[in-house]
Parts: sequence; structure tokens; C-alpha cells
Amino acid sequence: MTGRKWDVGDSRSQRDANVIKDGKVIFDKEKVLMRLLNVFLLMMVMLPYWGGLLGTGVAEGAEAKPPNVVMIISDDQSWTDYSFMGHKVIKTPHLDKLATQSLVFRRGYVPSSLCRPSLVTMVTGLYPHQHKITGNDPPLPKGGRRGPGQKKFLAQRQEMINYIDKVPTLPKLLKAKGYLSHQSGKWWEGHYSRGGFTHGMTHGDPKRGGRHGDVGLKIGRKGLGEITGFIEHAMKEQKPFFIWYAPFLPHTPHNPPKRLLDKYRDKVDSIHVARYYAMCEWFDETCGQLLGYLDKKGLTKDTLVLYVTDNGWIQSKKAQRYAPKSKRSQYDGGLRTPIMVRWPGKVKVGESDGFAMSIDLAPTILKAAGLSSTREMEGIDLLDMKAVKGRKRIFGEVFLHNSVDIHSPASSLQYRWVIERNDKLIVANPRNVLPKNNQAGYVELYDLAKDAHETKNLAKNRADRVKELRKKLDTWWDGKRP
Ligand SMILES: [Ca+2]
Repeated sequence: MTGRKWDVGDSRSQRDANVIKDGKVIFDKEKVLMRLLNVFLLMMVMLPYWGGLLGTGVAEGAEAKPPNVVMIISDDQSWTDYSFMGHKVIKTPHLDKLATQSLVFRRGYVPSSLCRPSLVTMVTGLYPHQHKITGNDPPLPKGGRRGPGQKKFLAQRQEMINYIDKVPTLPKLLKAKGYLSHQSGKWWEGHYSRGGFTHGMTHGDPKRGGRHGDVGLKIGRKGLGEITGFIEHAMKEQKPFFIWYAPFLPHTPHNPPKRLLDKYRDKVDSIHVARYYAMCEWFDETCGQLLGYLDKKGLTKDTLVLYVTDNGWIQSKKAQRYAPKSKRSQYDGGLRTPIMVRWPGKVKVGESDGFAMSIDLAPTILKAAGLSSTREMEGIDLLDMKAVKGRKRIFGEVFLHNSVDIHSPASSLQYRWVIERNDKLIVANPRNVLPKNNQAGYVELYDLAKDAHETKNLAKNRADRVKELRKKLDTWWDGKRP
């Protein structure tokens, strides 16, 4: 003991000898800096321990692991069709619970009211006119899909998928932080690996029925085994994970389990509506199973959960299809969705009256993972309250289901829209819209605060406001190119 103490004292006195000269202390800058560096390094070593004592939650001896990320994407559900959004008949207890644990944006939007462009927007953070996948399919050949033009049609389908190879996607970007990513459910862009997913269900092989998800579409409807198996794997590997849960729910076929259909059969006067309502509850049940699994595995605290719908749906009373002003339309029935973000201890629970968009999901996830958005991403980090408050207006665009020219988004454009405060302006592209709206300069203006279902077009009475919003819309994207 003594010897060791002496050794230390001796070496210190020798080190200090150079500092004291002629009875005066001369600061040897290099040595002082070395001392400071030693103190700093000691502090860095001790920080996790002190952090633990102070309850800061910094893990001992390790860099904070980025959060796991779970994206829950509903398919064809109106923004109104949840208990927590005010629906009187549909029961969604699990998503209601998620809402009580999340930052909720009731005024959430997707730019396009159709599956494929909407989903690519979520995984890239880009508007469809940026990522160029604007429709579900290429131009329909003369004589239909099975006609003489079939070969070209199928070739163009593959050509459309090439666009996903050209853009950064969430799974590709998250790889930089060691994430494993899993795809399940809707996915139109070929094999899941084309999107950068390390794991997944969709093979995308057109010879085996690959189009919009194939095997992946079993998720939710036939349990969550693929996802839970993947989570086990990621835990074993000690890697953060990203989950794309985009089940074919409540999407058609509306074939809910009998026990759920029986709950709604007598509550509405249309069997088609009853079936759709039961589908919404079935989807909700699967969300409960997924979130419950995170709880069971002790992962909830370290997992960022984001909720969104790819597009709206208003059920027709007469058939298993959608009513007007819903899916594929320029109206809120197709474009609006609640957006929720949950991250226990990191996200303030409550409601924001600001706008949220599906283009914001990628920037929000990247920020949480300690990564930057790309220059092309125009969305904001939804957890940055200053950015949410500072955003004055949102924009979107609706395209034809079958593209006119798969390489030119403008060729397939039907509508562009902008919402500022409660005013929503919709500008039609006369080339590609229904005859009713097919006049040069046709526009619609709605006051969403007084008229949430867009029934009174105020464009003629408020020409100045139309002009003002039109200018902002054109500045965002003029719809003429590419
Ligand atoms: Ca959809």
C-alpha cells in the first residue's frame, strides 16, 4: 500500500517539477491541457453512473440505443371511424387507448387518397410527384389487362417499381444506425428488399400473384406471428428494429369474424355498412395484439409508435364499395386521417391542433433515431412543437389510378389542394377529371370549420381568397412538370 502511494507521489512530483521554476509556478500549457483532458475523460467514464443516480436514464457504459419504431398503417378507413374520433357506433378500444398515450393530431392528412402513392410517401417522406409513383398501375392497355397489350402493361408495372430503387427509404436510411426492418401487409414495390427491408413477407413475384403485398397481406387477418418472430430475432441480435405493419384491414374483402359482425348487424340498416364497421373493429383488435406484445416484451418504453391511414373510405350502403367523396377523391373523406405518435417519457401526451402529414413520418422517425432528413424531404419532425406551430399550410395532390405516362407525374394529375387555417382550395386539372369538374379554371373552396364534409363551394363568393391560395399552391408545385 505504502509503496504504491509513494510511487504515485513520486511520479507526480517528477511531473510537477517542470512546472515550478525559480519559486514561481510556470504553467506548461500542454500539461495543463493534459490534466484537463484527464479530468474530462474521468467525468465521461463516471457520467453513466451519476446519470443513473440522478435518474436521467442514461444506460451505464453504453451509448443510448435508438428507439425501435413501429408504423401502424390502416388501409381504407375514414378519419371519422374511431371511437376516439367521435364515431357513435364503431368500437376501437385499442386505438382509443393508444390515443390516450400519444401526441394526437386530429387534423392529419395524406397527400394522395390512393394506396400505392400514399404508402410510398410514408416510406420515403416524399410527395408522389417527387417519388414518381403516382398511381396503383400503369396505363390500362386497349382491350383490358388480358388483351393484346398485356405484355407491355406487365413490363411497365415492373418499370414503376424501379423508382423505389432510386430513392432513400426509411429502412435504407435506418441501416446507418444498425436497424433491422420488417415489412408486412400492403407493399406494391416488388420484393420487400427493394425498399431496404432486411426482413419481410412480400415476395412481389408477378408469376406468383405479386402485386400489392401477396403473402404479406395475411398479416393481421391471420395473426401476427411473422412480426413477433422478427421482434424476437431483433432482440436476440440486440439491434433496434423498424416495423411496417400495413395490414389489408379494414380494406375489402369485408369478411369480418362472425362474432364481430354480430355486434353491428342490428345497429345499422345496411349489411355492407355493418361489415365495414366490424372490419374497423377487427383491425383495432390486431393493433391491440401488436401493442400488447410490445408491453409483454418490455419494449413499450423504448419504442416509437406512429399511427396513420393510407387513405379514407366512406362505405356505400348499397354494395361492398366506397361512396363518393371518399377514397381516390380530393375530399377529406379520402385525405384526412388521425396521426398519432407515442414514445413514453419522450413525447408529451395530448392533442395538437396543428396539421400533421404523412410526409412528416420519415423526418420524425429519422430525428428520433439520431439521423437527418434528406434535402428533398419537405416534412417536419412532429415532435418539434415549434415546427408544428410554425407550419401555416399543407399541400397535396391526387392522381389517376392508372397513370397516363409512368415517367411523368404531371401527366396523371387530377387535383392539387392546399389547406390554410380552415380554408381548403382544390384546383382541378381539366385533362384528367370527371366531366362535372372538367372546365378550365374550375376550383373548389371550402370552410372546413363550418363544413367538414365539403358541401358548399365558396370559390365564387371568395375570389380573392382563391387567388391568394392558388398562388401559394403554384409556388409549392405548379403541376406542370415533371
Ligand atoms: Ca388504401
